[in-house]
Amino acid sequence: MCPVSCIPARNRQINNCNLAPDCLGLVDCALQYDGLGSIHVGGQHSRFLSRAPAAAPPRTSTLRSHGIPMDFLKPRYIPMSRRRRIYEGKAKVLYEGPEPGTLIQHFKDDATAFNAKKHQVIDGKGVLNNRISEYVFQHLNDIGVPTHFIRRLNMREQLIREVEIIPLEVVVRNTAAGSLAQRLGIEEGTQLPRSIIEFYYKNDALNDPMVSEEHITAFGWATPQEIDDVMALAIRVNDFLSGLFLGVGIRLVDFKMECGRLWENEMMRIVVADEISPDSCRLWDIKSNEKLDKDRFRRDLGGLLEAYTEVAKRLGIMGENEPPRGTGPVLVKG
Ligand code: AIR
Ligand code: ASP
Repeated sequence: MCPVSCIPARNRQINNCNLAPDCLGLVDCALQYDGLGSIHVGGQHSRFLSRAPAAAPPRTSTLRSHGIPMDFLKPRYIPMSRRRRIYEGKAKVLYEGPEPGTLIQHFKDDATAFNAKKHQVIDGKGVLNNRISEYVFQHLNDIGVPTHFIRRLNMREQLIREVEIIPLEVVVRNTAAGSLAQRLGIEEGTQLPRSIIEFYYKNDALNDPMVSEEHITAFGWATPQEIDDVMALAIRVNDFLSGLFLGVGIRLVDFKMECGRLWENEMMRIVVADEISPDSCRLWDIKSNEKLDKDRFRRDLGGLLEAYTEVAKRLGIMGENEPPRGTGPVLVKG
């Protein structure tokens, strides 16, 4: 079966390939299907859900394990070594989830910068990012901003909905810093006249180049309607995050987010995906301008773990004495 048969017909117009007869849509011809239901886009990765899943399996089967009827829909704990790994990125791993349509997002301790030319393992970073990202995504869900997040499972992992990642990094900037400051010769720390949204094509081989809406629609990475949805989400996330951090004495300079298509039967909506953490935001102390984000690693400032811990503490996530280091999977009850 065509691996992209889940894409609705309307998206077909944005591409130019020939399709298998049963295929309702497709993505760029450069896609590679790995036979596991996963599509790799220029080194990146998307998962596709079946458009028309077979009839739901019976809730219980006549099969018995030790005399107990087996309930196939009940989530089970699967040891990490036995989980099917779907995708491994620079800072996270995605595993198959306990139920169809779910994945487990595992936060690693790896820090990378400049397209992974710089790499270091920072013990405990994954634990902090898991907690901070959980906090942000849970609050986004609570205020009605749709995300892929379901719940945190343990120190390093969260249960998420499986989405088809749109191959764009969406950057929102409030203050000039980083590549914008360099590119346009604006002094770092200059307040921008208004928030600016930029798009970068997620492609390591090309170094995530900045792209315009023209490129996005011409090459079929997203439709005009999807771009509108992504921008509306980005503005809401920026408003929420700016207020959240301002409340704890932190300036949100800029951040990067990713979006995915979430399929519910025949319906699709765009949701916030990936992570939002000090790895993907620039966070400066409001008074001292001290950097509390991944620039500590990028710019060899040291003290990354302390900075991330400070963010977590200010948000009230980590207790004063709670160590950031995870000892292994600990299931959260309830
Ligand atoms: N970002 C971009 N690619 C990966 C990440 N994490 C984030 C940075 C920064 C924002 O996007 O962490 O918050 C803008 O980055 P830059 O380098 O374009 O100035
Ligand atoms: N994480 C990306 C990389 O490895 C970009 C960055 O955060 O600087 O290059």
